[in-house]
Formats: sequence, C-alpha cells, structure tokens
Amino acid sequence: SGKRLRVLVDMDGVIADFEGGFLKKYRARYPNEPYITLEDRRGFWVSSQYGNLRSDLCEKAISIWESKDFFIELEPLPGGVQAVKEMAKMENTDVFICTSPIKHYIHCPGEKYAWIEKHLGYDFLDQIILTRDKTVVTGDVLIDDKPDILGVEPNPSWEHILFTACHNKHILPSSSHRRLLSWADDWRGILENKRL
Ligand code: BVP
Repeated sequence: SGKRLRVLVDMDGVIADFEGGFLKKYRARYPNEPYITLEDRRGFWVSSQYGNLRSDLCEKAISIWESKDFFIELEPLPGGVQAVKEMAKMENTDVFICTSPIKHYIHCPGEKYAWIEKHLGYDFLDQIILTRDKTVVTGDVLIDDKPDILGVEPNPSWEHILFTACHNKHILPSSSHRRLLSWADDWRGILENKRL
C-alpha cells in the first residue's frame, strides 16, 4: 500500500535510561537512605514505590528528577538511538519521539530537546512531541514502557507495544500488549506487520 507508517517512540525507559540515571543520582545525593535496586522495582511510578518504602522518600525521589541536568545527563539505553535512526531512514516511515514532560517544567522540556539534539541530531528536533496525553496523538504504533497509557481519547489510533523495563518485566503476558524485550528484539518485524 502507499500509506506511510507513523511510529511513536517514548523517551524515558525506551531510549533514555531514566531508571538507571535516577538510582545513580539518588544514591549519590542520599547515601544514607534506603533505595530500591532495579531488580526490585515494581510499578511505573518510582515515587510511589519509594513512598511505600518510607513516606519521606517520595519527595526525596522527586527531588532527583526535578534537578537541573537530570534529563540531559541520562544515558542512552542499549541500541535505542541506533534503532530510531535506522527506523527514520526506512521508506514510507515517519518516526516521532513522544514523551511526557514532568510538571516541574523549568529544566525538563528544554533538556529533552537538548538530549534529542545530542543523540539523534539537530534535524530530529522536528520529530519531538511533548504531551502529557499520548491518547490524542495519532500513529500506527507507540513503543512505550508504561503499561497503562490513558487519556481523554478512549480509543487511541496506535497499537501500544510494551517496551520491557525493570518495573514492568514481571507483568504477565497480556492480551492487550505485544512486547519488545529490548532494542535487540524484532522491532523491524513489528513495523513490517503493521504495514500489512
Ligand atoms: O518525564 C517522565 C518522568 C516522570 O514521568 C514522565 C513519564 O513520561 P513517559 O515515559 O510516560 O513519556 N516520572 C514521574 C514520576 C513521579 C512523579 Br510525582 C515517576 O515516578 N516516574 C516518572 O517517570
């Protein structure tokens, strides 16, 4: 068919290592406080699991990603930048980075733009979609590590491909989700399947 494929790729937990960056900076800033290893992470919200560990740790966790340079200094996840570059060069394929900024907006949105420029190049700045509601964005696929992507649109146009992360790896195979285990997994196959 002559139709182009539109791929939406999430940033934190999919191409940028939010969990690893968080844990490293949390331990450096709060060396005497308890922490949760990546192996023991459960649930999308880091702040909730830290708050359950001890109530004051919720705000300590939040202080980490609200700090200047948190988002720009996140390391790329293995294979993610390469996969997105490759995807963007494929015929009849439009790739957008679809990411939700935190509401403490002083550093995060600008640093997300800077991260994309640093790792994907200046021209990729045209491909950024910052939104707190991904259900209103149209696309064929959304590759995202958040298990429940909800918003005002009850029937989003995209198929959500759940990208495996430390916090979602124990979620049972769900009829509502296909998975990508990592960027070494068959993302090309998923795209080809969506073109049929
Ligand atoms: O910008 C990230 C970090 C933030 O939510 C955004 C998730 O964006 P997507 O990956 O869905 O695009 N975030 C915030 C909290 C707590 C806030 Br209180 C958290 O625990 N985890 C988290 O990722």
